[in-house]
Order: sequence, then structure tokens, then C-alpha cells
Amino acid sequence: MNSERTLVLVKPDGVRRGLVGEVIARIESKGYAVVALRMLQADRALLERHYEEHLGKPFFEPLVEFMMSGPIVALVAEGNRVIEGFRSLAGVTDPTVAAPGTIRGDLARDQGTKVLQNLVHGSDSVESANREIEIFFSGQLIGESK
Ligand code: IDP
Ligand code: MG
Repeated sequence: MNSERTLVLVKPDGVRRGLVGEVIARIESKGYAVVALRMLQADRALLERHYEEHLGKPFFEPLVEFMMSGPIVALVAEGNRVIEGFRSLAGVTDPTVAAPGTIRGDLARDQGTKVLQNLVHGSDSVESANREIEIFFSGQLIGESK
């Protein structure tokens, strides 16, 4: 079985708006398994690691500030092609143009802020998923020998 894992975050806007259950329901309804789950208040060091590819971009500082603005939920979802599958469920980055039917398209919009508030994060490759899961769930996954 070549099952994959991906890291999903419900960002502070999603937690504030009470959409944690909605996001998890969409993941589970699609048929993926939630195999790890935690709520946390992210700090700058963790976010600078998580978003290292965006360091130096104009939205980097607003992104870090936004992600520290309240609790987030981190989860690991599992299933064949879940990385691609969750990105499809989430919709494109800009919620204004994310397709209806997607999490971002149905539930988020431009708030006029410096960083796009788009409810969720999903890993974009196997390498990113492994790196991000390690950041949020170091040695904590069931079945993980570490
Ligand atoms: P993704 O979350 O769809 O993978 P990334 O390009 O990895 O998008 O960007 C990370 C996050 O940074 C986005 O989810 C969004 O919150 C924010 N962001 C990305 N590009 C822009 C931009 O051009 N303006 C404002 N915020 C952005
Ligand atoms: Mg990304």
C-alpha cells in the first residue's frame, strides 16, 4: 500500500469562526483518515520553520503575525494521494477565486488584510509533508518508532 500522509492546519481564522469540525468533516467525508490531531498556540520559531520557503516575501511577516493571532489545529490526514486530494478539497490560495465546493471557496473571502486569510494549510509535496509533520508531531504519531 502506498498510502500518503499530509499535514493540515486549521488556521486562526478557522478556529475563531468555529470551522474546525467543518474542515475535519470534509476530510473524513472524502474518505481520508485523521491519524493525529492537536490544538496549539504557534510561536514565531515554529512558524518560521514551517513557512521557511516564504522567508523574505512581502507577506511573510503578516503571515507569521496572523498565524500567531490565536490557536490553530494541526492534524495529519492519511490515504492514497491525500496530499493532492487535500489541496483539491482546500481550493486555490486566494479565497476570492477558489472554486465553490472547496473549503476556501465556500467558507473564506478576502478580508482586505496584508495576508490572505484562507482557513487551512495543506502540504504541497511528499517532502513538505514529511518536513511539516515532523515540525508539528515530532515522534508523536501512533505506529511511529522513534
Ligand atoms: P498555500 O497555502 O495555498 O500553499 P502558499 O503559497 O504556500 O499557499 O502561501 C502560504 C500562505 O501565505 C497562504 O495560504 C496565504 O495565507 C498566504 N499568501 C500566499 N500568497 C500570498 C499573497 O500573494 N498575498 C497575501 N498572502 C499570501
Ligand atoms: Mg503552501
